[in-house]
Amino acid sequence: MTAAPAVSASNQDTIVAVATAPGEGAIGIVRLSGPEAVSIASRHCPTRPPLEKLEDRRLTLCSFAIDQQPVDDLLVVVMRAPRSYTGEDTVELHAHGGRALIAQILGALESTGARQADPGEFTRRAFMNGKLDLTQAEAVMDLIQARTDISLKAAYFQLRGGQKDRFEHIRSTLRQALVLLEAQLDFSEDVDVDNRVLRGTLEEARQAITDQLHSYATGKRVREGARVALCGQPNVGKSSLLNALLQEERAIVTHVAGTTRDTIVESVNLDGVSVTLTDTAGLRATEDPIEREGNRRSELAISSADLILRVVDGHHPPDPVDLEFLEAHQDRSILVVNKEDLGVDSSWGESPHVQEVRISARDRTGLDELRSLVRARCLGEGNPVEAITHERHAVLLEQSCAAIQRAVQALSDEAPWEIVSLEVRESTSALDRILGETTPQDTLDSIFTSFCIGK
Ligand SMILES: Nc1nc2c(ncn2[C@@H]2O[C@H](COP(=O)(O)OP(=O)(O)OP(=O)(O)O)[C@@H](O)[C@H]2O)c(=O)[nH]1
Ligand SMILES: [Mg+2]
Repeated sequence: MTAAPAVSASNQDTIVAVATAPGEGAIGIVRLSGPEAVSIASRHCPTRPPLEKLEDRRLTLCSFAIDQQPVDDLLVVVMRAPRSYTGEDTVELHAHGGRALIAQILGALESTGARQADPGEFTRRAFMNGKLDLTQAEAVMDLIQARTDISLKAAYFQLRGGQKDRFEHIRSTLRQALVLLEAQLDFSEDVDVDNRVLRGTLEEARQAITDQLHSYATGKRVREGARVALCGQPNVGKSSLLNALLQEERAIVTHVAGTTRDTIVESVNLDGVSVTLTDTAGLRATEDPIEREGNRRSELAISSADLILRVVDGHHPPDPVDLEFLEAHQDRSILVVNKEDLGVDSSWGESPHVQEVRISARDRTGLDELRSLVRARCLGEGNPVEAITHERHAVLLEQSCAAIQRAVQALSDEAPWEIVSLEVRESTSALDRILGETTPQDTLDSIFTSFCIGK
C-alpha cells in the first residue's frame, strides 16, 4: 500500500503493474492496460497466432522473451476493450511468482513502452470508462481489505451496486420533484403544482436518506471494526478476559490489584465482527503517578469506545461505583459478571436496564454468550450488510438531507419556486457526488491513491 502522487499522467499511456501480492508465490500476475497493451506484450510473447490475432479471453501458453531470450513459460490472456476490468485493451501475464522474474518482466514491458501504473490507476480507469461508479470503486478496496465475513459481504453488496442503486433511486425521486418544479417555472400561468404531491415526493426522499444515515453507525463498525473497552475495578479479571477472548496469554494476570498499568490494545474477530479490544488499568483513587496516568488512559479508552464491557467480580455483592458507572453508560455497556466459578452473589442481576452476562474468565465459560452479545450490540438492528460504510457517503447524504429540509421549509414559507428548485437541485448534486459524477478531482485523487499498485 504505497502512497503516491495523484494520478496525472495521460489515459493514453499504457500502464503496467504486478497485480498479485509482492514476494514469492506460485503465480505472479502482471497486468497491462491501455491502447498499446497488446502490441507491447506481443514483442515479448511469441504466440501462434500472434497476440494481435489471439482469441479474446483465452489463456495461451508462451515463452516470455527479453531480447529474444526466453525467461519463463507463462500464460497470456488478452481482454480487448471494452470487455475488460478497465474498459481498455488489457493483457495479463500469469508467470511464476518470483521476485527477480517479475521484476524482469516489468522492466522489459516498461522498456518497450509501458509506464508503471500509479496506485489504484487500473480501477480509476475502470471508473473513468464507466465500468464502475465511485461507490463500486471504493468497494474494490473494501473487498480486498475485508477481514471478517460480514465486512466482506458488505463490500460485495456495494461492489455489485447495492448502494449505487439506492442512491440512484433517491436521486430519481428528487428528479420527479424537479420535474414538477420545472413545469411550474416554465408554465406558471397554466400549471399549478399540487403542493401535497411535491411535499410527499420530497418527504419520501428525505425518509430514504434518513434510513441510510441511521445505518452508518453500524456500517462504520462493519467496515472499520468496533472499539470495545474492558474496564472495571482492579483485580476483577479484565486482563484474564482479554486473554480468554484472544486465546493467548497476552496480558499479565496476577492476584495483585493494579497489575495492568497501561492500556493494552489488540484486534480480534469476535463472532464475525472485527473488534479492537482495549484492556485498561483498574480504576481506583491513587497518588501513584504511574497509576494515575494509567487511569487517565483508561478513561480515554472508555470515552472513545463503541462498547464498554464493565467487568465485575461476581463473587462479591455489587459495588455502587460499578452500578453508577453502568447507569451513566447503559446505552453502550454490557455488565460482565466474572468469576462465576466461585459462585455469584445473589444481588447481581437485579438491574433491568443493563444487559448482563455471567462468565468465568478462568474456566472460559459464558464466552460464547458474551461474543454474541458483543456482535449484536455492535451490529445493531437492520441488515448490517446493506448499511452504508463510508464516511464520505454519510457526509454527502447529510448535505442532501439538509437541502431537502430547506426546500420543504421554502414550500411552507411560500417562497418563490426558484428557491425551492435551487434547494432540490442542491440535494441531487450531493448524490451526484457520492456516485462520482461531479466529484472534485482532489476527492478522486485521495480515494484512488489509497489503493495498492496493480489494483
Ligand atoms: N476464580 C476466578 N479467578 C479469576 C477469574 N478471572 C480472573 N481471576 C483471578 O483474579 C485475579 C485478577 O485477575 P486479572 O485478570 O489480573 O484482573 P484485572 O482486572 O486485570 O486486574 P488489574 O489489572 O489489577 O486491574 C487473578 O488472580 C486471576 O487469576 C475467574 O473467572 N475466576
Ligand atoms: Mg489487568
